[in-house]
Amino acid sequence: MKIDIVSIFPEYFGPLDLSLIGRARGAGLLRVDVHDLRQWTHDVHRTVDDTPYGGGPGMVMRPEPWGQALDALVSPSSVLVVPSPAGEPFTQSTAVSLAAASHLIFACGRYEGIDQRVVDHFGGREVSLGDYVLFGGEVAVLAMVEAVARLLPGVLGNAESLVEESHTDGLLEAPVYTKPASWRAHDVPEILRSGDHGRIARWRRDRSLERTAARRPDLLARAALSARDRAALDE
Ligand code: 6GU
Repeated sequence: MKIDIVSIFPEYFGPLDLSLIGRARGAGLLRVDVHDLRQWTHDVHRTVDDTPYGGGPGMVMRPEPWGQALDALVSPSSVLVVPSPAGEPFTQSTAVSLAAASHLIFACGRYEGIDQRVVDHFGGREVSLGDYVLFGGEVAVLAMVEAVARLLPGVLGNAESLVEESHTDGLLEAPVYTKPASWRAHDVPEILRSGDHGRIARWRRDRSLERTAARRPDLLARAALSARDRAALDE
């Protein structure tokens, strides 16, 4: 997969050199190029913003630099992603659908956002990380790139770690423990040390259901539940 990121703060993307993403790039599984939007400005101040039509606070990103940037980067296979608190929610299924593309372009807006005609002209997909406001799209793009990259073949060592994780089955994951068995008078649940894999699987399923009911009842309402799941929830 090829990823192009356009931003007025390319330094935000230093972390993509690290850890598993850095390793995936080194292994040639992923190519990421970060571009400074200001290279597509032509005035002495390299201006990227202007006042909003219709009035109101803040500034809006001018369409011309974005048009030139995207003319240079768009390809027949590219999918354009525009982070915005006004976008559709970015979920695990969004990550799965983006991971199927061979070329992603992320256009990071700042200020009040990018002139809407840019998004309309290039057919951008506006996505939001959640119901809160960031200064700009950069931090959101770091999160989205990580969510997508770990789904690419070869990026995660252990294929199983993709299967039993939060959100793949629509439920939150059960709590996890490691050694020592007792720590500051808190003991690891006995069942996890029993070696009985059937009981362990049922215990984990029950903790997933319990957590999801308590923290994310919206997810529980949409999850595929068995008769046994429903009985466990009624207890
Ligand atoms: Cl994707 N962008 C910005 N600027 N703020 C956000 C967001 C995105 N998601 C949540 N808040």
